[in-house]
Amino acid sequence: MKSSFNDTFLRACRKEPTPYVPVWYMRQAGRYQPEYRKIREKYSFFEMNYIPEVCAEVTKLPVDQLGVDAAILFADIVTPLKPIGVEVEIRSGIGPVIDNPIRRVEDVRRLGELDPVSDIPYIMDAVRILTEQLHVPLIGFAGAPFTLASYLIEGGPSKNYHKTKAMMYTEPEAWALLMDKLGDMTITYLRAQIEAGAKAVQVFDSWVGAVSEADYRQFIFPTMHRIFTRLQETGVPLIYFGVGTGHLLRAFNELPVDVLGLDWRVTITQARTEYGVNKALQGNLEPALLLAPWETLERKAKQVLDEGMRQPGYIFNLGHGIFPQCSVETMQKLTEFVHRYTYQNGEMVV
Ligand code: 1CP
Repeated sequence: MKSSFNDTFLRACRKEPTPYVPVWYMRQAGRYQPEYRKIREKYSFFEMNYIPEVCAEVTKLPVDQLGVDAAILFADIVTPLKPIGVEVEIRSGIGPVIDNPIRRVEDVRRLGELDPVSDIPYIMDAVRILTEQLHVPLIGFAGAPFTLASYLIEGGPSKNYHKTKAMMYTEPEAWALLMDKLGDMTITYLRAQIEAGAKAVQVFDSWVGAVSEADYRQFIFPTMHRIFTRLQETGVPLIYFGVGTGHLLRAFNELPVDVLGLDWRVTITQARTEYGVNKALQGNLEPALLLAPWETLERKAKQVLDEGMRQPGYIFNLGHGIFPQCSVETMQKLTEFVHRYTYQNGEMVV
């Protein structure tokens, strides 16, 4: 590891004291960056994935440009679905689209098993290149089974997840098999990223907030418990994130993870007190504030930081991803502010 390696983010994940609050952003590489848009003109999304040097370059863009304390691998949650037999495309301005969605148990049976070494060697190469070159930790990631299932079953982005829930309620055999298979894939994929050098992993369950706590516990929790139990063996910090998941935080807190990512609907204090979360926390500035006047953004960021810093184990982030209308300048200013506001003469503030 490089002598100047910045491990602040990893220390915060483990609830160790840090000299300042570490920060990174979900979707920190993307269309809001002119450099990204330029590279994207030349390649389709998956082509960017397939060429390890391009994937590494895009992953490093926000690290160099914003000064964040962690990098996140440039890929997508649907990246490992292609090799297991899903015809998925990423359409500009829409997201993942699947023309032959999964509807019955036979469709689920047809899904293959992921072999990272032979199926996605380019991702493993990108992780290795990045591990070699970065002076901050690389976060590996995967989509969680429910969120992946929502794309597989709906055929694309959805508002209400009715088809996904319908399978959950009416085809218990298909649902259980799908959760098992996607659970296995997630374990295999993340273990491979960790072996190649990822220093932490985040599991994105972006859309799981759509289910009730009872349904989460019955249909989803056992798979998530199995995934995190297996990943714990690797010793790297495990992060779990979903949008609109206040009502699920009690259940999340029972999972063997190190860090929970919060969106903006629940405050950090509420998560710790009302919902009894005792994990490290990551979040949770409302992303729409990135379009507000700087004074408003700074005031709200301060509030989030003041709450977060009350206990060790806090990582600043947005409540969800950066979006294309955001500006690089604002992201730079925000990052600089988080570091300056929380750094106090080199003393451990959290
Ligand atoms: O810096 C980074 O974070 C880039 C790596 C990254 C990650 C972690 C991308 C690149 N996607 C993701 C995760 C991801 N993909 C999630 C979980 C995080 C979240 O909730 O935002 C989800 C739900 C997806 C699915 C997806 N892929 C969407 C959302 C669609 C919907 O349902 O609303 C979209 C728009 C994509 C495409 C995509 N993925 C990543 C980028 C940069 C893009 C845009 C591609 C382009 O240039 O057209």
